[in-house]
Amino acid sequence: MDHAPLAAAEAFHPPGAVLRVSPLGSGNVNDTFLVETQAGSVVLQRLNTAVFPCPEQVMRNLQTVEAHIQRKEPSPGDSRWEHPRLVTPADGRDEPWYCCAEGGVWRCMSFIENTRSVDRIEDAAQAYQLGLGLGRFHHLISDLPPGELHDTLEGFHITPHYLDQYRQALVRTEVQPTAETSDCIAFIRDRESFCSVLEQAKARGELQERPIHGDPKINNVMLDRVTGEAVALIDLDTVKPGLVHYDIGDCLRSCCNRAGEEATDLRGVQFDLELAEAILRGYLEAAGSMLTAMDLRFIPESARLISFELGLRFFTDHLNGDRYFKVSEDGQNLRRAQVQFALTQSIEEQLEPLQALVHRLTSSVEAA
Ligand code: GN1
Ligand code: MG
Repeated sequence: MDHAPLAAAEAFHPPGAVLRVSPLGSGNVNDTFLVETQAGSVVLQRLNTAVFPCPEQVMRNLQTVEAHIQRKEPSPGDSRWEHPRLVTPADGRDEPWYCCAEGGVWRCMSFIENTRSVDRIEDAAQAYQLGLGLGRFHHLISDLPPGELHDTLEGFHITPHYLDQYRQALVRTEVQPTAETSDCIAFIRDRESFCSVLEQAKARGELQERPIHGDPKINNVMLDRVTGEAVALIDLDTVKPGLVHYDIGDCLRSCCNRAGEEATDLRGVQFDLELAEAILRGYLEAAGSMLTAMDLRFIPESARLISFELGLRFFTDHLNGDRYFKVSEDGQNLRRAQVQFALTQSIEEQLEPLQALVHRLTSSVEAA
């Protein structure tokens, strides 16, 4: 039994207040727990310092974003929207984190009450909410000067950088020459030049960086248990300057695959255009006014790229012996990679209708 979560939970509360600490969610990087106390529940997390080498910068970003969002007045008629608030340790220190004797860095945040998250999409109404939630978040942080945010994870979502890491892993590791690994290697080889599609557009000045979430996958959007409305985005460690396309692509890839990221039957992995339409409707309703014509043009490619990039990241981690993404069994990161590659292929097969969809949705936005 690991006593560290209970000890960390107690560091954020007066003596005797903590009733129970239990694992929460299905994150692949940090460890997350629900802490029940007499005064209600909070979320406790141990930051993965192998992934985030400068936890203090992560925490500073959380404070910056929280203060920025707190300053915003809700407009009349706005539906419920909440932001996870940092809890300060009980010893009165200002810093909202706790370093335990074993070297772990812990933080506590408010629990967004009466909400739930899903690992697999349920229907198009939910897809609309997931898109709307991401759009609301982008809109809320759009006027946060990117210079106020630290780069907490260098190279995050710079796909050519993941390609370099993959090549190094391939050279270093003795790859098991199975049909699965050979298929992955061939799949990546055919898409090497595609890896730089967004970075080149950025270098040409066609796309600009803005503050982004970095990890808005399906289960990082909290949905009201009663109304089903998106009410919060959680998991803010990767909020930093980047292209909104990384986020839009991540939202599309994680929501439009009904089989989910952990699918075991690859035949069920498909990109669902009907869900993509609902997501984009929601997103554009909340954030469409921020986007340029060039931004819109790159949306279909961003869905394809971020699926491919995640497949590349999972496969590289498989080659490296599962050092980055947590696994519960051998071969899990290989299977996750195959799922993302199957999804990439499904997006490629539907690229034209996806482009037509973005065009249709945005011409009606412009005409409205
Ligand atoms: C990681 O830990 P989690 O599940 O929120 C990863 C994301 C991936 C995701 C895939 C910091 O996020 O980039 O898209 O797994 N986060 C980081 O499930 O690498
Ligand atoms: Mg995350």
